[in-house]
Amino acid sequence: MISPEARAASVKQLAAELGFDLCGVARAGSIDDGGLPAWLTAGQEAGMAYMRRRVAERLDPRRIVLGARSVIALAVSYFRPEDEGGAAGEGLRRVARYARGRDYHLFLRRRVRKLRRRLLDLVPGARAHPSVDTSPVMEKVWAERAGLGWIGKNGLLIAPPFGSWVLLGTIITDAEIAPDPPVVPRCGSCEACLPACPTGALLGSGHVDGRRCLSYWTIETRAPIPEALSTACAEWTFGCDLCQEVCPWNRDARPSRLADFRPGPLVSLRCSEIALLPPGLHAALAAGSPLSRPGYSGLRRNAALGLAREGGAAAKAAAEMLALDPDPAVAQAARWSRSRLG
Ligand code: B12
Ligand code: SF4
Ligand code: SF4
Repeated sequence: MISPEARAASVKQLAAELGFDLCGVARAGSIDDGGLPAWLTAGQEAGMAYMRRRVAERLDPRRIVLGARSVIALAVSYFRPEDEGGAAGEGLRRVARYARGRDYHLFLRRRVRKLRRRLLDLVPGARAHPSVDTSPVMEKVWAERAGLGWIGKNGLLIAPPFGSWVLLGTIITDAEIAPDPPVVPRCGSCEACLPACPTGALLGSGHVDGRRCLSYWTIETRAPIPEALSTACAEWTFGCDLCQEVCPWNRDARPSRLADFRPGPLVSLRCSEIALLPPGLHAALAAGSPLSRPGYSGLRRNAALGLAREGGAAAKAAAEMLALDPDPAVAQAARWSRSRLG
């Protein structure tokens, strides 16, 4: 029988071998800071109905794994300095960095599941639940408690030396694994991210108002984009990185080791090209990419808004054509762009 400390050391070594940049352990327990209920009461989950479901499990991992004692928190960097600056094409710059390559849900989940199997070899008979993003698990909170970093005023886990350019996963287990101490939050008096958000979605407390976040509008919903957010949304074809780009902890962040984040074919297209993609070609290009999430109509809606910014004859022609699109969200976005293209 190995000690909880020896288990912790083995788990961290296995995690590093599987390509995780950071691995820490927190003691499983309830999340009773009132943050999630307050966020839901204020309606800040917008149309993300799934955030209202399984709230009791989100607030206590022991409801997911009966008798859970430990939460293993994992992070990988997706930052690619080689794609920054002048070398980045116009299209690339308008897609959130995490989403430029392969869909992390697919390849991170595989790695987290592998780590779970190795954990079960170490602790036979243990129960363990792996998750990446979609389970009712508050991943940032567990990463913070496991000492990977702290939740910044931009609402994201900042994990030096990788900054906030990390994606998270967890394993909830009834195995006893020695926990790590949390790190002291280091935003200090900095507030650079708050005015950097073009829509006022950051409330200063670390909470994000989904109703105002471009990431929500460009990824999570296929509804028409409200007029008041259209100018800001037109700057992003998918997601938004503005509140991370200004964060001092992201300057000189240590790069990703994973080739999976290498930009795919769809992200370097211009809005006028994306907006007019036939369904078959869209399906082929979006396969395995996070850009498939808003679907054919959601991505074309985003691209139709971006036409106003792109400008030129191709953008004008696309706006003209899509103004008559049967999808009302696409048609509305195209009409908005057309009115600005003159
Ligand atoms: C819902 C969701 C969103 C929503 C809401 C964003 C949000 N911050 O909650 C939307 C669609 C807007 C979104 C956007 C993005 N997301 Co998102 N999202 C999630 C998801 C699925 C759930 C997060 C959640 O539970 N939110 C509910 C709020 C209430 O919880 P919370 O922010 O963690 O707050 C807790 C504590 O921080 C605390 N707290 C914070 N402040 C305060 C203040 C007080 C007073 C109190 C009492 C408590 C408190 O209260 C809460 C409960 O304890 C997670 C995956 C997961 N399962 O965790 C990914 C996740 C957070 N997203 C991720 C990413 C990458 C993004 C984007 C960067 C994508 C992009 N580039 O476009 C943006 C960033 C927007 C931003 N600034 O946060 C990553 C973040 C990685 C990281 N470094 O932190 C995650 C972890 C996915 C993953 N597996 O890696 N996302
Ligand atoms: S992702 Fe963009 S819109 Fe959302 S909070 Fe950050 S800066 Fe604001
Ligand atoms: S920009 Fe400043 S306040 Fe915002 S998350 Fe980064 S360090 Fe914290």
